[in-house]
Amino acid sequence: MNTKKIALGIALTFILSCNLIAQSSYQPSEKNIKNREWFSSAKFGLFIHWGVYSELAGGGDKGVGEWIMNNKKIPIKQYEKLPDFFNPTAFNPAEWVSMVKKAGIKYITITTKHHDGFAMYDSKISDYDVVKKTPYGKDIIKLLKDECDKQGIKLFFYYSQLDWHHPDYYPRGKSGLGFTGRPEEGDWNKYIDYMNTQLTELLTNYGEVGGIWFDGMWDQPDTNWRLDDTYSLIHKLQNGALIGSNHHKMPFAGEDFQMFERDLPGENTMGFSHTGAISQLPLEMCETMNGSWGYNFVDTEYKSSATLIKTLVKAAGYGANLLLNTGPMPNGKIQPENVDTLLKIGKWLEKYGETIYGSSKGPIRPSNWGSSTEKNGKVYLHILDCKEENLFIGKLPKKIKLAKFFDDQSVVKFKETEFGVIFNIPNAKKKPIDTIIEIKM
Ligand code: FHN
Repeated sequence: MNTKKIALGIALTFILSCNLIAQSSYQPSEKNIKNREWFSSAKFGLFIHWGVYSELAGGGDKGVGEWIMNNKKIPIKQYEKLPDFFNPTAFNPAEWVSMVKKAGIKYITITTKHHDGFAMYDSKISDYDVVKKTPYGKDIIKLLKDECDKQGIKLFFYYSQLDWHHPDYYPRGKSGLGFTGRPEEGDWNKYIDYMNTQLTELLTNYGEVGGIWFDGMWDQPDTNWRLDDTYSLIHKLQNGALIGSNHHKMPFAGEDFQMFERDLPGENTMGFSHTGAISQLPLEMCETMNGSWGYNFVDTEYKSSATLIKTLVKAAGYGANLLLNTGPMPNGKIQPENVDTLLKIGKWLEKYGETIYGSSKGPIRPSNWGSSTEKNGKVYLHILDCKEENLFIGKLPKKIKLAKFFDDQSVVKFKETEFGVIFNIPNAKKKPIDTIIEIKM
């Protein structure tokens, strides 16, 4: 090895180790901590998966939306024709955001670029975006952000690190293989630089954002993603922005919240959360309304509003937010079935939101019968499933002073034993979705 190479090696090792030090010593700014608190109290967000893939509407296969390029093996050359037909003239951001507010939703997370690599905003470093490639020609993200600012809704940006379109996303990971038509070569570092430039655009041209929601690292978990460069760049550009990454692992240094895909924290029914571990960071679970993220017109297995309210309540019992997804249609409208469900959830929240928003996880861990939340010295038991008239829950940390049904404020009978508490819940007092007991201790 010549001296030049040795010097380069030393320099690289130094840069890398500096990065590692910087990552592990990440200190969130005051603003970031405040935003984390806000985030934890928000409890309900809307996830939006929208891109040119919505035109293909899943191609007749349930569960497929934004993955259609990969699943149907559509080469880049063909997929690149989709933007020519993307013209969502019925997109009305004011209508979206008003609906969101009515539904009791506190923030939106929208796909700025999904795995297909197509940017839904005006990117300067790439031509592959909604402004330059579609007849619509307008910056969707800007239109939505302006409206969110107007109506006081925080906007988070989903950004896919995985990219089936960019030639330098090489070496390849587990998806986007064999069909794209990209040459089997590329410069990984160039790709990361490209990604960081796009993130810089997103964090400088749209005002203050809630944060960045990363996805796709699971495509190649052992690659050097230069996370430190990316995370420190984001926190430098907007020190209040929260970073979360859907890598399905415990959060890495530099991240501000932990997310769980289609599972409550600590559960792994979907096989995504490889670690059952829950961190001390703010938590969020995301869920679909049918079985697809992007618009899918044959996937009509919609979860009912009751089911989704129960999910929201259980998530809150873990101290986690629910980020509930909708895949808008190619004309720019949100599916009416989804609007209907969201507004029903909003109606429920109008009445019971006091026990959810701003709460932290309660003293009793969620289980089959329901969950508990806590706020301003009160514990709320959310009874979601109880066939009997007596419900036994575990031990509470203190003695109960008073227990009342939240709905009519009538007193609840209970018995404290050395093993836990038994509540008497007459059938006549039960509510179809959630019977809430308010406890003062
Ligand atoms: O592959 C994506 C998928 O399309 C979707 O965006 C979800 C949302 O959590 N995340 C990925 C799978 O883990």
